[in-house]
Amino acid sequence: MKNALTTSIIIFVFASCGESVVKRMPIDSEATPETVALYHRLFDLMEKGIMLGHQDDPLYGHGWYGIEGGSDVKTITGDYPAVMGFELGHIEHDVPYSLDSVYFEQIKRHVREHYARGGISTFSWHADNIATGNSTWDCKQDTVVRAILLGGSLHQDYLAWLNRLGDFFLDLRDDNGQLIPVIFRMYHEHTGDWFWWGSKQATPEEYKQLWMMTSDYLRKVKGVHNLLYAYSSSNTQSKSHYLERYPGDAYVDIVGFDHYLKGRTSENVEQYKVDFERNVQIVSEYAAQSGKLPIVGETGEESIWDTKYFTDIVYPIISKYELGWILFWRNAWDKPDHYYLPYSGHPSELDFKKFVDAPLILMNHDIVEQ
Ligand code: BMA
Repeated sequence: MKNALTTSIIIFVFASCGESVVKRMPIDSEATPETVALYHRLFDLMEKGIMLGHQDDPLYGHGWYGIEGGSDVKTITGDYPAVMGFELGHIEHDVPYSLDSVYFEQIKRHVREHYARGGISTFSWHADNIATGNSTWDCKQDTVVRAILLGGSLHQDYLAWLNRLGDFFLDLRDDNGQLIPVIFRMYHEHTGDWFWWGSKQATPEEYKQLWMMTSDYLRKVKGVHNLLYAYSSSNTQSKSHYLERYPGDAYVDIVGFDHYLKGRTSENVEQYKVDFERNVQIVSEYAAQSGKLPIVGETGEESIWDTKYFTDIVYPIISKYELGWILFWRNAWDKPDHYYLPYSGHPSELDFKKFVDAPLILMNHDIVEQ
């Protein structure tokens, strides 16, 4: 903890026009200048509003896949989301496409294109269970994380996975060959118990070690310096619950949570509002205390049953807080009910458009210097 505190107070103070501006620094002391600039920009943008994020936005959407220029968000609103989420599951196997059937080369291209138009990209990684060879959701054992840590039987094998992950990040380059800075929201929803790194699958100490080992390996061994690290729990009950598995301020740049509206009753809606706001409050307060950037890592309502979901449920809550972005989950191309933002013609289209039109919500063009 002591180390964490020492690092977190390494901030830069710039004096300009008699006014001093505190600039937070990423945890990676060797972060590329572009990564440092991205971190500063995120704080600056937070003063302007909350960026809209959408998972896999340009890759596919409801009923379509791989159409050039396609985006369910752009079709409805005329603009891309400011933040795009991308998924790296199966990068660990050295195969050409992800668990969601997306070619990693296409992801790289879209990150490059989004960067070129001033957008920001964030990554999740639903890595398979290395002990069983099954999916990320195979969480029957409580020994996987232990086996991956230093001294564990799968440590070397896992480092091979991290090499492939690191190589992907090192291949994110703009047209001039410069590394593109991105966010890595790793080992997410760990306070839940549905991934092999979850709360019933690993002790708090094991989870923290996994986080630190991954970040240390990527930075110090692989030389990956174009990442900001985002910590994103699932629904938590309190600050102490949120921080129980927190690896420390020296290892995290961005703090967030993931939580979805599930079930279609008014009780479900009310419960979601309460839980969602409590978690927004927890991350906002902790961000203010630690100098980190608060976000909503993932949210949404599958199929958007509530046609006022955006303006009546989400907006009234997020508009009371400072948040970097709010990311809505993917619109699957191959599962007709699995979508979290409306597509053209959906009953929630107008509600979403109204949400996006609020000055507080920032789209791609809103975050680019005019
Ligand atoms: C989940 C679902 C899955 C998907 C996974 C990784 O929440 O959307 O269909 O494979 O995320 O993107």
